[in-house]
Amino acid sequence: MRKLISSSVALLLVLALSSCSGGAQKPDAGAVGDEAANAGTTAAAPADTRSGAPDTTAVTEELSNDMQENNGVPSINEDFAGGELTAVKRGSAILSIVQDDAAKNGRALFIEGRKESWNGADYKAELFRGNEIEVKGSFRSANKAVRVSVQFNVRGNTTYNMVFAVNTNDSTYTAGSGKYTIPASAERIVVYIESDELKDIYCDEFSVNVCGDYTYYEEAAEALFANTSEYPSLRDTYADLFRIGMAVSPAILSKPQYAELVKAQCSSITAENDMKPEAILDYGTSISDLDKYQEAPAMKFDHLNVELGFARDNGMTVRGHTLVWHSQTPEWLFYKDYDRSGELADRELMLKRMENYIKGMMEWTTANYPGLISAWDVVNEAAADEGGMRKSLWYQTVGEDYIEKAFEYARKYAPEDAKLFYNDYNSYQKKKQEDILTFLRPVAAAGNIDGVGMQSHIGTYMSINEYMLALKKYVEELGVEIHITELDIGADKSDDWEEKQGKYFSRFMKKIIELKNEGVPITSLTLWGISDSLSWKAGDRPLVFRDDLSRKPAFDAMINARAEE
Ligand code: 9MR
Repeated sequence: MRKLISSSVALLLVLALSSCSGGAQKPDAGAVGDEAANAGTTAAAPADTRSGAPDTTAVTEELSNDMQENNGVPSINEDFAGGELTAVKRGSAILSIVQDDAAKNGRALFIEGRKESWNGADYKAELFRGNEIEVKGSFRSANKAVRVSVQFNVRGNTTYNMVFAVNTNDSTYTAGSGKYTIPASAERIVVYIESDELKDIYCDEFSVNVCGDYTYYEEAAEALFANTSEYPSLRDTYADLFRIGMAVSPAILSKPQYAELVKAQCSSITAENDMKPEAILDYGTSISDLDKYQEAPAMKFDHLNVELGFARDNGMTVRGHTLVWHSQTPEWLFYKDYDRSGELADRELMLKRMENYIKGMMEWTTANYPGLISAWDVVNEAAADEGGMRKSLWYQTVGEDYIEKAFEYARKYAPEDAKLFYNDYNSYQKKKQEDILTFLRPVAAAGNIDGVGMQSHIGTYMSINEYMLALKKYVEELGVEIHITELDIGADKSDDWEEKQGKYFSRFMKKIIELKNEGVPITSLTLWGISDSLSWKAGDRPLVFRDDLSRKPAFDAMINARAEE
């Protein structure tokens, strides 16, 4: 039965078809067995008389490209006998149909010129969206194996999934097959042929057919999300210990599934990018009137209303991230007249700009969202990876005391209820910690710092003991509180990576809880994002929710760590 799914309306359309059938036009149903018996059996379907119903034939034709039509059910059935090339080259591969005595019909698809393992042949497969497909292929190659996979995008992320692989030899053809269900939310769907090795590949027969009833999805369905409403809440679980936060963006908050999860799980948020200088500073206005803006660069704030409004309306606080940083700060800020072809601004001018920038941020947020920003990352990542202070443009223009100055200004303009933080990554590492302590001691002596943010972009390789010792050392040496500001824990590549990562989260959280219960002032813990593929380190799958917001063992570990205190 063919069904049409369009804007969540399903219409019955054309015909009944049995499992993974090759369809009426298939010249040789051959290996399909039982399926061949029903192929081509048609049943009249009611005409679609609904006004506004899409012209499915047109859509089907437009998308089908190389697909044959089987009374509206797409299918790819290649024996290459006709000599017509319908596959599309993948990467640098070169495709042609060649004479090949070893092939059943004396012709084969020849894939040569492969420079990388993913180079090969693509078959566009958009029309198979939401259906289970069976893919069959027969290959010969001097490569040890040939693989057939499906590629598609869901929520903007590309996924690659193997359907089957065959061990190949160069003289005779080896057949293989596999089934795969393509999500209804998939877009840009391609079935492709590749191999780890770079030698040529011959393909004799190749087919993609629908298993069971065919459903036509005119467009990718809204990606399905897990129901998160019954999840235990991190925010509640940790309410008596510290705030729980997540890094968010306006795009995330505009999707109800994410927004609901953040509301349920968090008592704090951090704008992942929107409060950074590059998002705030306004170049056009700054250069439009240098008399006015030379010492006080123009700033724009309207975009902050999404994230700050969300936090306010949902009883959360915000970590203000970040004021003085070498990165995501436009270079023009450091030049006289904001002209990058001219000279760097001098210390005096840069101190004025720094003071005015900090003042501007504090004044706007206090006036519009009083009491909302609980903490400011006043200076971010000032320690160099190679040791000492990072030789950033702040360092070059102002000099070594730029950190002290930043905290001095922040203290001057921050409301009483906002705490001032220094924030850095790898800050648990011994040498880096020494450097950080060296430049923060004078800030602490001046009474201008309240906390150290340990970003904590870590992996399951990190020594939790070393981390905890470093954490305590900041407290002891500087008399500050601690925020874990950007937690994500990269997983390894093993088969049971989720479980291992969960166990690591468990050990990490239990130690944090233990320290807190000993009186170490850990007052906030923020996860740097929500679900794995939205993370800046997506490849390491470092967060506590999967893509569909189902909970990973890491999430349960965070919840359960409290029960096991
Ligand atoms: O997660 C942020 C990512 O979206 C940005 O592209 C990136 C640009 O530098 O910044 C990421 O956030 C960083 C944070 O602001 C400071 N610590 C390191 C974070 C990860 O790079």
